[in-house]
Amino acid sequence: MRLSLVCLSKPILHGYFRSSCSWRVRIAFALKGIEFDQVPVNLIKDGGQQYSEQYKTLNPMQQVPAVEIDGVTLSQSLAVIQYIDETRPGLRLLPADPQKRAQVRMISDIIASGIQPLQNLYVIQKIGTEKVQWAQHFINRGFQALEPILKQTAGKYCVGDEVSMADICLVPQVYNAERFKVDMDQFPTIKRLNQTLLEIEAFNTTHPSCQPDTPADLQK
Ligand SMILES: N[C@@H](CCC(=O)N[C@@H](CS)C(=O)NCC(=O)O)C(=O)O
Repeated sequence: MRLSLVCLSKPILHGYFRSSCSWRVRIAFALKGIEFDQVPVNLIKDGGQQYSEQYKTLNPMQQVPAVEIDGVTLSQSLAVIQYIDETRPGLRLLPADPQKRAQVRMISDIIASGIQPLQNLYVIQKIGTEKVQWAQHFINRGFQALEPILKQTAGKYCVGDEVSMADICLVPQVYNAERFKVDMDQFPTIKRLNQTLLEIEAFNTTHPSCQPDTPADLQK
């Protein structure tokens, strides 16, 4: 009885409109057609609500996202995305073919381990006045690796012609790159994929500009 009630309740995403990792999870839910509730965690207000004792019980890493789903609380966006993929029907977020699946994980890891953590808010705040140059440097470095890889793996999307977790990671990272004024003309494949993906409903309806916690001046 308890299990069925738990499974019937909507997942709750604790996130922030502008967080690229929260956006990854929003896209995954949208691609699978899963309704979810959002609880905003403002990363700036009150010195950062992610540092509150209450939030720390949800995610001891004091980062968003944290997701309450099926009676468990999960953090780490890629773990959440893979859990959703493994437990929900619909479009596959990781391909069945082992080589393609490895390529999807490779691209996702380059972004989730090799780029985003180096330009994360916590890191940037430690850098001080050089923060924009720092973020640009690490996004450029990661994109310089990603561009030739994507040239090999991409069809319409990052890996072949099926949308996958790699695309879910790419679009929010390009959003961050644009915020830090990285020159995207250096990366024609990334730019082309980003433009194509943003036309998909699951990507554009979950965009940071139209979330429940998006401030009025940033809404589109
Ligand atoms: N590997 C984690 C990274 C989570 C993360 O870095 N979240 C950022 C927002 S995208 C955050 O909460 N930053 C808050 C801070 O740096 O204090 C994931 O994929 O979920």
